[in-house]
Amino acid sequence: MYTQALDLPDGQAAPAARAAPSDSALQSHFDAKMERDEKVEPRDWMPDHYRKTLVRQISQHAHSEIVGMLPEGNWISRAPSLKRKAILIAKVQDEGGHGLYLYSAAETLGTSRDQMLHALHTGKAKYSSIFNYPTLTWADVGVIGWLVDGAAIMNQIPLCRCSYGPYARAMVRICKEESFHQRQGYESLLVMMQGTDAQKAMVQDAVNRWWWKCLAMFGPPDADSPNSAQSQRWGIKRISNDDLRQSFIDATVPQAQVLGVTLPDPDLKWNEARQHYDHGAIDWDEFWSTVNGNGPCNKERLATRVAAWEEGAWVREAALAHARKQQARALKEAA
Ligand code: BYC
Repeated sequence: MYTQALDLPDGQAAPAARAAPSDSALQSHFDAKMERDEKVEPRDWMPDHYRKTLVRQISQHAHSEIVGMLPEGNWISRAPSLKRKAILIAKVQDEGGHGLYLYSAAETLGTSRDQMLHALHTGKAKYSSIFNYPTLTWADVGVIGWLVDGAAIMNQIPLCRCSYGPYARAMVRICKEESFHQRQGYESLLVMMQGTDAQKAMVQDAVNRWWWKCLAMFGPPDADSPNSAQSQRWGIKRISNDDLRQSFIDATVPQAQVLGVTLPDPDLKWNEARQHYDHGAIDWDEFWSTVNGNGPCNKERLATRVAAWEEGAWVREAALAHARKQQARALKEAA
């Protein structure tokens, strides 16, 4: 059900894709561009597999942004102050904007937004595992900012150098906003950690529940990552899943110390020889079970997105009717 099969339907490939992939001149031109580390733009010829890989990754990324609005959106009406509510509304709205930039970037590859959303709504498309866990307390909102957005930035900064131009450019703006998201989360936790014992315990509990899920967010270990090698050869992924995960751990441990929380891993230790933190084993069975639709909130998340799509039908119809009216008026005036 959750296989990511976003094949371009027959006959609907973008003009640039019509050249036969077997055309060695086009392929050589593309390979030379990769060699020079130049950007590929929408109208450039590209191999089908490169196009499909990008549609897969960018659409999953877009879905993650809009599904990612849900766990935090859940707390907008219960934020503890007007200031926190305003920040949270702005953050959730940013995530919606990120989804729009990313759907637009994917559309330049010849796949429509309707096709991508259909894949999401029918359970064919993946989105980040992390959003299938519940936000039980207000501290979860801070921890999502600190750890989930922190992991996202670590993964997304290298994507600003992705070989596909529209994706790379979208990521520049997204990363700037993610940086604000991460800081607001950390700041809200710093405030809570200066509060009562109950508040401190709430933060620690949220950290305990999110830490391992955030490490899994980077994707399977390199040895079990079927897409990594080719994506790295194409300059889509610049840094491997394991290396990003390690950088995230190394950056986060000192932040946890400043905050005064414990990361729930007894094996987390500085390794002088490696100049990195060693860490305990990630539960990959739990990760795959969640990716395959069986996490605690998968069904709820999907049902919420489908309901939003259905309840928004009248808005799409009204916008189309308005556009048709405008067009008819313009034609009449031009006649
Ligand atoms: N969850 O070969 P691999 C955000 C899948 S949103 C689910 O390593 P790849 C935010 C993977 O798709 C952050 N599935 O794949 C928003 C593949 O399956 P398919 C989202 C996962 O593509 C709101 C299979 O496992 N970020 O920051 O080379 C509020 C094998 O993996 C996951 C992005 O989307 C996962 N965690 O590498 C707050 C970043 N991990 O497709 C924050 C863009 C792996 O073959 N994406 N899978 O069926 C990427 O960088 C890469 O696609 C990944 C995976 C590193 C995620």
